[in-house]
Amino acid sequence: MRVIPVPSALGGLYAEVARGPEALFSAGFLDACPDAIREAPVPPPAGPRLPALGLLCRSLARRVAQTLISGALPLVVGGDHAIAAGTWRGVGSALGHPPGLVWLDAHLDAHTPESTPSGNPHGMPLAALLGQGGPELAEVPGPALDPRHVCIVGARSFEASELALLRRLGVRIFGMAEIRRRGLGEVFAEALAIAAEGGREFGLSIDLDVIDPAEAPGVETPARGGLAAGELLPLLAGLGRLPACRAIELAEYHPGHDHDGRTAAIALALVGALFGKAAEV
Ligand SMILES: [Mn+2]
Repeated sequence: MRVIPVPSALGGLYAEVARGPEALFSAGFLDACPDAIREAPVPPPAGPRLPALGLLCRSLARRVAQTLISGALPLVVGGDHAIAAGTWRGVGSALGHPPGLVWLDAHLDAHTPESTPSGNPHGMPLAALLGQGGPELAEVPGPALDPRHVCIVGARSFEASELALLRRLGVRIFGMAEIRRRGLGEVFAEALAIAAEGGREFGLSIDLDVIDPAEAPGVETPARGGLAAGELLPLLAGLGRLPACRAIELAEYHPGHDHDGRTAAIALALVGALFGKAAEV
């Protein structure tokens, strides 16, 4: 497994999010995943934000594709979540078709440059991966995702335009209300079945803000009413070792908001669980 650091804050508000990979490494991230090999970072280029982000996503997509073609599993560590617009195009390029994807997030990340109230591109990567939005993010080389095999788990903070777009495309959204009604175990199993239907290769994109901010305050855009780390960890156990799992992404760690390191500890526990180490927080 190859850890690909992407020290980028181009998609969000806080420059400090670019320190996320280094801060996680200092907290012991690489020791949490057995067999991890740390690669050179994919650095964000200078220049106006959206074009720079477009270039970054193209570089990241190439790196991810090369990693998969070499036979290794990419674990992409952000940085803000806008980098997902590169990661999953790269996975699709290497496979020759789009992977299924489970998107764990408090938000829908399905804005376009036309619909966004904040203007921040970290609210756009899922729309871009589905081919929606401007050319910088939505036209990164590689296949667009197939919305029938994409689902979001943990959503609770979003705009109506995002919901309308994803519903029109047919993306399944498992919001917190449904999770509380049915239980995360049942919902997560259904999400995996959608992403991996018929033996399809799949991946996980984990925005740390899916965890409730009482437990994981060290994120860029906290939203109350999220998952407990303790309910998610057992469901991730060993997923990263499944042959059909072709990439994992972890994003939005904000070291400056993580005053006592508790969010980093959860990030380490998440990757530890994914790669088969005992899940503990
Ligand atoms: Mn996100």
